[in-house]
Amino acid sequence: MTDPVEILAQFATGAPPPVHLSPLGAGHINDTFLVGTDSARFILQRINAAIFPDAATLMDNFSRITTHLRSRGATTLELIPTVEDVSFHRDAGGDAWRLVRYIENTRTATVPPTPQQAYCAAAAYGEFARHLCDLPGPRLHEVIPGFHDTPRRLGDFLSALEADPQGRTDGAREEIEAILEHRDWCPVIAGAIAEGSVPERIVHNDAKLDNVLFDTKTGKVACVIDLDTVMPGSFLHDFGDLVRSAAATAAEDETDLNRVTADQEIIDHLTNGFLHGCGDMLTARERELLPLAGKFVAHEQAMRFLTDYLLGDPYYKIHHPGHNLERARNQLQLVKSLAEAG
Ligand code: GN1
Ligand code: MG
Repeated sequence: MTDPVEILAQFATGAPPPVHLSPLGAGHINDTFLVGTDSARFILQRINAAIFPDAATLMDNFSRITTHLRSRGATTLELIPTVEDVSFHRDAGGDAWRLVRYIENTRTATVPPTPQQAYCAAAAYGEFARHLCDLPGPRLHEVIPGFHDTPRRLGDFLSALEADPQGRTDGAREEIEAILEHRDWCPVIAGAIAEGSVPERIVHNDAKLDNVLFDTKTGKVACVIDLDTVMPGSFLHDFGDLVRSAAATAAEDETDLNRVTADQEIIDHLTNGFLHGCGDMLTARERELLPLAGKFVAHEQAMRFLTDYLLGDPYYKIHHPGHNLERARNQLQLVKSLAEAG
């Protein structure tokens, strides 16, 4: 990888070195660094080309989304252009990099969140989609086609199972059975989208709790971040991702499964916050499916982690062998807890 300090010089920061640099965050996809000069701080990211091969279309979405959000009075990420006045820099090795201004005096919610944080995060995602509902055309690029197309995710899982290229299925029998037990959930949201009772909307598509920044002083939401997957999708997937990330009593890769349950009080706050944020946009069918979205999306996520494990971990960054299997187990435990609740 090219030295991130060298990359920083390609951006029109208006701030002179010296530069302090440290890796940041727990993202599964991109490489992220906090870079500070003496006068300003920025977030520098190397975009993972295996997952986002077309950086130009990704950044085109990014620019349109942030420009529109700003025109609506929302705080959003501020892209710093390169010295050549384009939205990203491609290094000699072909990697794409982008720079945004660091939003000072912010932090993510506590884990687990307070009920108030849950309400506010959900309201922020609802409002985010409401702000984007009149984004001027054309349709945003589908940067990862079929991203929340759960039947397609099931197809990928079944193919991985069949091929078993790493000989890992024997060690994951229980998890495989747990996925298959709920395979009839996979077409529910996709079917409602296909028949039109659940409309296509511009949504975040990775609506996890830690993609919301809170103001450290006021405790209010400052900004929704991680805009890579903002594209056409469904409210239900955003709400489901919120439930699986905010209402879980432990982190996504907690291995002590006794600690992993779904907190109903938090789910209630998420629901109220989301309904408030969306205003009157939800259709009757969206409202009907909202209480099921958490378990559907946690199941989809378990399927994605397990598929990656079976294929030899080509997609998600792992920190030790078996990490994706542990993540899948964790999400399946959450599915169980959510299913018991209804
Ligand atoms: C990935 O960017 P990051 O690491 O928050 C993934 C999401 C998954 C998530 C699992 C582009 O998100 O869809 O829900 O990991 N993003 C992509 O926590 O695949
Ligand atoms: Mg993401």
